Amino acid sequence: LSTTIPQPRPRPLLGNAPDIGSETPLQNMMKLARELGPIFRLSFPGASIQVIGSYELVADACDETRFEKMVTQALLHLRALGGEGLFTVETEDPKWSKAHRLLVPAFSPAAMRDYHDGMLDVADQMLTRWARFGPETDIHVSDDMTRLTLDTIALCGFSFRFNSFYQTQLHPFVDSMVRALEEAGNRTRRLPVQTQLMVRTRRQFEADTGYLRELTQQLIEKRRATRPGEAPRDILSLMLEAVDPLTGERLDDTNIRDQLVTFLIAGHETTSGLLSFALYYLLHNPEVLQKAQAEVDRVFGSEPPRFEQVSQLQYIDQILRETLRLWPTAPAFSLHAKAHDTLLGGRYPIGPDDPLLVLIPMLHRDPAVWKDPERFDPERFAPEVRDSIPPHAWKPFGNGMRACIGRAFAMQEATLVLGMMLQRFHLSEPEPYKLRIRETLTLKPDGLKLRVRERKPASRPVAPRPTPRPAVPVS
Ligand code: FDE
Repeated sequence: LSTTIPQPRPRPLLGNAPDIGSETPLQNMMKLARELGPIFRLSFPGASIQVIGSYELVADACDETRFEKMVTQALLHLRALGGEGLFTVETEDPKWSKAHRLLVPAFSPAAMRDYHDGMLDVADQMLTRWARFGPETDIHVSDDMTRLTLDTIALCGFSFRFNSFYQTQLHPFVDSMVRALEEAGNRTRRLPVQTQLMVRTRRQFEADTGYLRELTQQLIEKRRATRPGEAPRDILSLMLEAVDPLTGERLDDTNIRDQLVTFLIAGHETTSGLLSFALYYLLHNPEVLQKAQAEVDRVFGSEPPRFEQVSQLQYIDQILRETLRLWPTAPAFSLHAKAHDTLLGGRYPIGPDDPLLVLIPMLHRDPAVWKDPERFDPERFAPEVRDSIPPHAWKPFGNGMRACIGRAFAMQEATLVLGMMLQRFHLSEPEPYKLRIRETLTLKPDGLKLRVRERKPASRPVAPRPTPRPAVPVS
């Protein structure tokens, strides 16, 4: 017996566009889910989606034998930047499977060892700058986290330095990328004819996407000209050299370019938002902060962290997982049925062309799974209890084979950076801050500021010193 899916009353011509708005569409959808329940329909000029946000519904839709990632209009607009990179290409396209096979090793947990020095290098630039600022300067959290994550993926991925901590103006590549991302997002909310009429905006978009292609193309050409043996061991080298075991083919230059832009886009805002929200929760939960700092002192001591130590920051890992539960920074993903299907055993009929939007923050607040869901509590992810979380209840990295390839990279980077911050500084807020979430493609805590005071070396554990030898009288 099928049930009708609720929908807010659509307006003539605009459908439900006014219900979603353009500033905070995600938060508006969360509000609608609270009013209408865990499944509802929204219609827009030329498209209609079903939004799902409960454990029961999402777990059903995450069955990969029946449902798969859908490349929606929004992702098609992103192709102007990411081309046919991993994120924006169809699963059926051989370009996806080939690049996936080639790139999985570069993002495996074991490969993280190769990126440790790069991650450390960029984190140290940021923290050294903070130390020079001293305890009376406000640090704009999201800005610095974005500099950090962008520089890190570029340095570890293709040995390119944006040097964002050395300039007040961000690199022109960043300007172009941010502007183009914003316009790609806006296009999903406009009718194509509207965009056609916006000549200036369209020219700017073409100039921006052209510049992204040009700069990445130059990076590839420069690397090709490097003498063998002198090329750094990074993801770019891997993409240029590796041969797909299945087809015996390599990636062509156009595809490598698309992947480079894709990693920059996917790798920086999401991880930056994760670090920013984690800082917000640390600042607002003093006992968590204290426990985290104690762990860092125990594991890192006062030395620069070594690769093997990062995975020992178990409690920091719990903090990051709990942060991603409340605010998954990539807050939604789209699925569709492979054939005519239903959700919940016949209750909701779903056609193959009906996009399903998984509203991750609501999934992560389903009281059927999470007790007191609004409360920030890293103990939910303690090793002893973690296994009792049902599969598909926590999906900040998406689902199945199209899940995030950068997961280990993002977690490694975020754990290391938080660890290094706590090792070096006392953290505080310049003024009371109430969480306000800014939405672009991703989420971030808007206007969060931080102050840091260097910890006295004495408050850090110091390696035991050798007992001084008794002075031997010089005869
Ligand atoms: C992906 C991803 C996803 C899925 C989407 C869909 O489904 O559509 C998600 C949800 C995510 N991702 C999330 C995230 C979060 C964070 C923090 C991150 N992420 C990070 C990162 C970093 C990097 C480098 C990345 N990331 C990347 C990526 C890629 C490439 C992708 C696509 C994959 C495939 O194959 O499809 C993703 N990512 Fe992420």
